[in-house]
Amino acid sequence: MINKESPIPIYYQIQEHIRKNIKQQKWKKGEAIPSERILTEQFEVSRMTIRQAVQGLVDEGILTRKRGSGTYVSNEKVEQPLKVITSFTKLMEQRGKKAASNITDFYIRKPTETEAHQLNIDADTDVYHIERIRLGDEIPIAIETSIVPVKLAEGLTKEDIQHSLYEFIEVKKGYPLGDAKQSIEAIAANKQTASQLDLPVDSPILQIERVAYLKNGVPLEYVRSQYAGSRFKFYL
Ligand code: 16G
Repeated sequence: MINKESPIPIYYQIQEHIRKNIKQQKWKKGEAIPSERILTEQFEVSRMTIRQAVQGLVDEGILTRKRGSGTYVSNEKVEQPLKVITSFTKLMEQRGKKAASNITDFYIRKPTETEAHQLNIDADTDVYHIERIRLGDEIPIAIETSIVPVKLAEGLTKEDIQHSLYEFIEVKKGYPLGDAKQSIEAIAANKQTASQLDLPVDSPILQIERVAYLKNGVPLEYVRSQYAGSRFKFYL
C-alpha cells in the first residue's frame, strides 16, 4: 500500500490514501476516522508519520479534530480551523498600524445557552460581556463581542480591554493561549453595523464566530465579530 522506496514522502502517500478513502466514501463525512494506533498498523509506519499525515489534513480542513473524542472527516469546507491565534493589537502592530478600541459595552452577566455550550460552562457561571469597535490607525476595522468566563479573567478592567485582552490573559494572568476554531461567512452590513464601521449600508462584511482556547484546552473566549470586508483580508 505504501511504497517506502518511492521518492514521494511516506506521510504524503498516506494523505493520498486518506483523500481517496474520503472521495470513495469509504470514510464518510462527519464520521470518525480510525485511531492513530489502527492507522499505524494498517500502513505499517511510525506513529509520528501518521500524526504528520493527519495533522496536514486537519490544517487543510479536510479532517477535523474534536477535543477528547478523535478525528473526523469534515462536514463543511468553510469551517477552516485556524492554527494560530492572533490578538488584534499584535496583528495591527505587525502591519505598522496603531491599534485602538472603542469600548461600547463592558459588564458581567450570565451566559446564553449557546455561549455556555461553546465555553463549556454552567448557565450560572459569570461571564464578561466585552463589546469593542477595533480600529487600526483610527479607521474602524471590526466590531467584536467577546464573552469570557470571569474565573479566567478575574480583575479585568476597562483599561485592560482598551489595550489588549490577550495580553491581559497571557501576561497578567499567566495563561498561555492555545488555538481557536472559527467559521467565517459573508453578510451585508445592516444600518447599525454600517454606522459603527463607518461604511455604507449593505457593504460586504465578514462575520466570524470563534472559540479561542487556552493551551490547556480550556475554552477562553466565545467571540462574534464583524470585519469590514473592504478593510480586512483573512488568510490561512
Ligand atoms: C482578535 C480575535 C478576537 C480577540 C482579539 C483580542 C479574530 C477573528 N478575533 O481580534 O477573538 O478577542 O483578537 O485582541 O481573530 P486584543 O488582544 O487586541 O484585545
